[in-house]
Amino acid sequence: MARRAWQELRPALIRAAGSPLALARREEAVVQRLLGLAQAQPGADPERLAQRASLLDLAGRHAEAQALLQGLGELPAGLRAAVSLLTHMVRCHVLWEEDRNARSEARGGMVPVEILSPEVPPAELRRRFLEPGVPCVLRGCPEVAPRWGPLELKKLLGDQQVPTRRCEESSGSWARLEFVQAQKFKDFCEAHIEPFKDGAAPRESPQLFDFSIWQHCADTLGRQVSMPSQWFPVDLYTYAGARIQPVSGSAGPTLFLAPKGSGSSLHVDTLQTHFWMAMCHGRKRWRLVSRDDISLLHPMYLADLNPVFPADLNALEETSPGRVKVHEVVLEPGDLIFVPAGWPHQVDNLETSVAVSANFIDPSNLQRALDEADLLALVEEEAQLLGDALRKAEVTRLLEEAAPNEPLRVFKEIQRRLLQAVGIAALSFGGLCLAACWPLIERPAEKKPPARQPSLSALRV
Ligand SMILES: O=C(O)CCC(=O)C(=O)O
Repeated sequence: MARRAWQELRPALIRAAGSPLALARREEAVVQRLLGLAQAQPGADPERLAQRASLLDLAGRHAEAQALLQGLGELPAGLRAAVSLLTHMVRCHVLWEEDRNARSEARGGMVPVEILSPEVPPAELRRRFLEPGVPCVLRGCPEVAPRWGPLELKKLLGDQQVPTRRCEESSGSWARLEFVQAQKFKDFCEAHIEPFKDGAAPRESPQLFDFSIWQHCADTLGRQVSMPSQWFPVDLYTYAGARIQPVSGSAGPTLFLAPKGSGSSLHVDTLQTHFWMAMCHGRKRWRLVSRDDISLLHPMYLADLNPVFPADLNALEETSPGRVKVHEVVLEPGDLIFVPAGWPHQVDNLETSVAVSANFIDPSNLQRALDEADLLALVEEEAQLLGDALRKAEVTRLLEEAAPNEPLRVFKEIQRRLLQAVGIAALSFGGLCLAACWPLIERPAEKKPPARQPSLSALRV
């Protein structure tokens, strides 16, 4: 019910009005169409009024939309849920507009992202970066993945089918990325990577973006990947993802292979997750904007809580130079970047580049993730399942420190057995039973890391 009400209240109206990018850019013709549609909503029944509010919001008349929504009164359950999500979006738009208006002067410019030694104590990393939400780079890290170049990957993945995506200027999708096609990895390399060893490919060239190592090549690449859990020891996103996708498991970590000259456009990672990326090969220029400055990028919520930006950082630098503070770093092989939840970012591949990455949730972004999941859960079942799984992890105290530096297989096996253990605990054997399960949660013998005791606290109920 709520899902259908939402479709009528937002995605259907967006489709009727124009392309997502034209909407985010508030193109004149689209605004006129939206206002025309808003006027044409006959009658004063709550559904029509809510649709009118949605159209006004899309046309940039956020305060009017907010006032309409405030006067709606009693609503049937499905519509009430959809209107709650819309009310949240409109409120964000109003607040962002107020924030922009309050900041009259340009306070921007470029600031370097802090680069740290991998010797930094994890507690310091947590205190200075994860908890406050500040990006950083660990330079010269012990390997998360081998220094794979395109040729090594071609040997390992050869005939594997991979989906390719490209960053299109005219796209209104997340990061302006559009699916191109599925093809054999070696064909992708020969057509889109190897010809650009020296010169740059067009920005819109196909790339392999966010390809799940765990779901698609656990037995090849996966065997050589370790999770950087000495710095990011808790990953509730993987845990929750595995709960709701028990067969495939969660996607992370994922692989990126992109030709020099390509890139991904401005975006925010979904569900307020943190993100890390380890560079294997080549160089990438990362630019990030603080979540506290997001209003300056004129974000717009359309059909979900992934903001669409009317312009990328290059365009903004041309139209309003120095207005936005941009945090910048060039990543090299051996670098590991931490991107805090909610920070918009944009990436250019300065050379053919290979990287491995994952999104994660730990205590420092759990509440943000839960808040977002709860809002989406008003209209989407999957978000509700994810929120429930995150909450279970919270109540079972899986938030406590996990063990450091797990090989991928071990890490996933632990997640799987934690699920089983939590499932048993939920059948009310309680804490005693969970403690009794602990001996089951051993690392597979051949992968056992040397001389490291698992942390019992990770399983405390
Ligand atoms: O390497 C890239 O193009 C960007 C990756 C990224 O930002 C992401 O997956 O969120």
